[in-house]
Amino acid sequence: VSKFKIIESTLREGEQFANAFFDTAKKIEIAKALDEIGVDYLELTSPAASEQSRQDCIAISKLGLKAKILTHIRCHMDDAKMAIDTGVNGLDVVIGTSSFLREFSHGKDMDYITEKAIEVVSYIKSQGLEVRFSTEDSFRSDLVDLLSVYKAVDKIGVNRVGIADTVGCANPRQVYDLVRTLRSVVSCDIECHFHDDTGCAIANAYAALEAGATHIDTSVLGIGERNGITPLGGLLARMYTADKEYVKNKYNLHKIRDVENIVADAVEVTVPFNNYITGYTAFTHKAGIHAKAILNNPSTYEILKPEDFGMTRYVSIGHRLTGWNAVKNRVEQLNLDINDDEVKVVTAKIKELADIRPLSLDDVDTLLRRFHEAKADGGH
Ligand code: HCA
Ligand code: CU
Repeated sequence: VSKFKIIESTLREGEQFANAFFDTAKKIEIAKALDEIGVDYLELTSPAASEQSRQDCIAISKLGLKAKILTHIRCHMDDAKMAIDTGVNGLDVVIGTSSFLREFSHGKDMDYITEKAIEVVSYIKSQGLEVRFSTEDSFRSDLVDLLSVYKAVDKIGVNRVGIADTVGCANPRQVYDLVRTLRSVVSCDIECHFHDDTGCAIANAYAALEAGATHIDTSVLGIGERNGITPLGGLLARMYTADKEYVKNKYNLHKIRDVENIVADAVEVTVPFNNYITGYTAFTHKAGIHAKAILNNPSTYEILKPEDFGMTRYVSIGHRLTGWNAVKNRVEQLNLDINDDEVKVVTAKIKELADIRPLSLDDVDTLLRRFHEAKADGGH
């Protein structure tokens, strides 16, 4: 599971997000920020989409980033030729194989698809580029059809085959089964792409890796068509939990927040409060029982170490669920001279007030300072 690679598709799938419009400068800024994190590949919108998209492939290929640059094309010779001329390192080729796509989109049968796949893949290989062949809507495609086309391209030396849950219908067990089966049929790498319509995109990516997949598609904040795909930060959180040392050494986790802020700003959304790692509440502890344990040993209630991601934890104390250990910790931070019995008295006071309204940290500090002063006065 641990030796996975990330194909970062904010500049392709992410461009399909409702609010996305990236000019060249913004694409370059995002590409550089992703490269600093250390993602293995950047996938760009097809040069066949528009003239500017083509220019942007050229511009980003020239940046000399550590990440390999891919663009994403239909299974057409014209697209392949145009893409190769942009100077990218590799091509991600895709074609629809589900009965829906065959009937309502391109109208081609499996023999045609297999023939085209072989033609396009071998051409790209002959030009010295890396190539992936993927089917769209793989989970609603016929298994025999899928395996036969993957086998055909594996035989001619494709670098990767891809599975895409285009509509977000798959669950982790289905993913595990399909990837496992595919793993026994092809010898090339396996890339997976998961939409998040039913909330499985990260779990599906993990199941795919467990079953032998090698590459996962992500986008920053998960942006993409409809409600998007596996988010980069969420996948890193999951993989960190599976193999902390590998993920910490390979990726610059402190940079996740920067790229999320750049992208959130560019597409005019805010980072969700419950976002993996960077959400406003991701490292906030509240209940007194949690706060006490966190102050003794953060691992009690934290699987991610905030400092590994350049984040800080916060223990919330101005509420009715608070406990005296958390309040005592604040007393120490403020360097006030209040003993344990007194802290318990102030804690009772905080709870009493917090039953009426939530208190800010300022409110709590004021209470603590007043208590401290009253005590000092009393002592004179
Ligand atoms: C789409 C295409 C795609 C392609 C995925 C891939 C999908 O429908 O826009 O090439 O791996 O979800 O099927 O994003
Ligand atoms: Cu997609």
